Amino acid sequence: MSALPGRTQVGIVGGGPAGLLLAHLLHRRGVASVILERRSRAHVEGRIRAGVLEQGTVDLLAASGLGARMAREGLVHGGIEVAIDGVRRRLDLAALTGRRVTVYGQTEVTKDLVEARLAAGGAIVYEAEDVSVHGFDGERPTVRWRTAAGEAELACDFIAGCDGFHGVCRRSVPADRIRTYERVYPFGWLGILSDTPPVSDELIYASHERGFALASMRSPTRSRYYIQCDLDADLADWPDERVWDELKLRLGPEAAATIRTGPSIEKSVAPLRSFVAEPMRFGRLFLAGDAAHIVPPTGAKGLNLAVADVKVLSEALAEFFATGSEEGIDRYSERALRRVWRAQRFSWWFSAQLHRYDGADGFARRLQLTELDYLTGSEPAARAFAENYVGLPFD
Ligand code: RFL
Ligand code: PHB
Repeated sequence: MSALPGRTQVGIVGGGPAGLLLAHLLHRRGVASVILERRSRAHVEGRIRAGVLEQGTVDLLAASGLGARMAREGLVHGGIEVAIDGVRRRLDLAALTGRRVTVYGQTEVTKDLVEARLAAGGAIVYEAEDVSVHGFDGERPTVRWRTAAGEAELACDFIAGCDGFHGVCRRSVPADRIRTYERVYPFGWLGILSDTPPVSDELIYASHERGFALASMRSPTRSRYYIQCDLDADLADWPDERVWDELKLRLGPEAAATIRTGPSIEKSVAPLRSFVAEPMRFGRLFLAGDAAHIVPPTGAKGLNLAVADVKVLSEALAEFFATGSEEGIDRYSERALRRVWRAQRFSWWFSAQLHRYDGADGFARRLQLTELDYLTGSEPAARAFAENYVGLPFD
């Protein structure tokens, strides 16, 4: 703590993927930053979340020196499967778009980023309590926090709010300057991680009358599965046996015959939400990643959007410090939001087709089945889907 400067160019609130990558990209352009993170390093590195990286995300990480372990351990996928009432059909992403996705867990991306940050001598303050942001309408904003060592304050040129959906930065903006858009979904995802080989080489997204299911993975020996569940689902009601039985039903007979079951090593329920806060800049405070927007995980877009935000933001800030030009920072919000809304549209659409909505009638289910049949049977429909799934190009 004693080595911490009293001022820096960019004060970054939140040490998740958005904050860590922003610090890394800024460092590579000679811009100094300090990261304030509420939780411990072990907690941040242990959170099981995203699994799928768009090709643009992979390329960006590799181009900024973060690609070595990802190239060795990441699983490159050229397609996904969609199981419609148990019948599996493949979407050939590579043939449709020339692009692929990579399965490499958010935990691994986070560990690589923390390692790079520490190797570069960069500051991360973990367990920073009661972080608050001040004066972002003026030229000299400050971040304050508390640690076991006492109160601390950091003077900054800019503040980046990378503190996730429940963070403090978005909540610090006066209500009359921010507009939010939101959909909450009447169900959640129950996820399990298990040290069993994945049921298939590629991900399987399943639409079934009992509800959605997803077969994903982290490595050739570690599987990640999700099933749609009630929002108030109690994990005590979901012993592993019940989760596996439900997965077998929803993924269909072919997967049920080959799926390898075993004890779960993590089990949790996550709610689904679509959320956007506009704009993403307030004077000298910028929001990035989940602090500004949330997508339901169906489209695998959340982490990728966070990466896209900080790419644009790091370029804009570096340009400002190098030349004094405010053009990039002035355009940040508009550029980021354009991509955000495209990902919102895609994630909402895919979620709407795959989940079971209580109270939906036969007509609604027929429409879902027809959408999925069209998606997997028409090349133009599949191509439009695939270009979104692998990630639209950065503009
Ligand atoms: P994070 O990861 O939430 O990090 C924010 C950090 O800020 C800290 N923080 C604070 N620090 C200081 N002061 C405060 N007051 C603070 N308040 C919070 C937090 O401790 C945390 O460390 O946001 P970030 O960096 O924007 O990254 C976003 C991603 O984490 C998120 O979008 C993805 O995990 C979403 N997501 C997926 N995204 C994908 O791209 N592909 C996927 O396959 C995918 N699958 C998923 C997902 C999210 C899921 N859950 C659990 C919501 C699957 C699931 C189940
Ligand atoms: C995951 O592996 O955690 C995962 C994969 C694809 C998704 C969501 C989550 O759409």
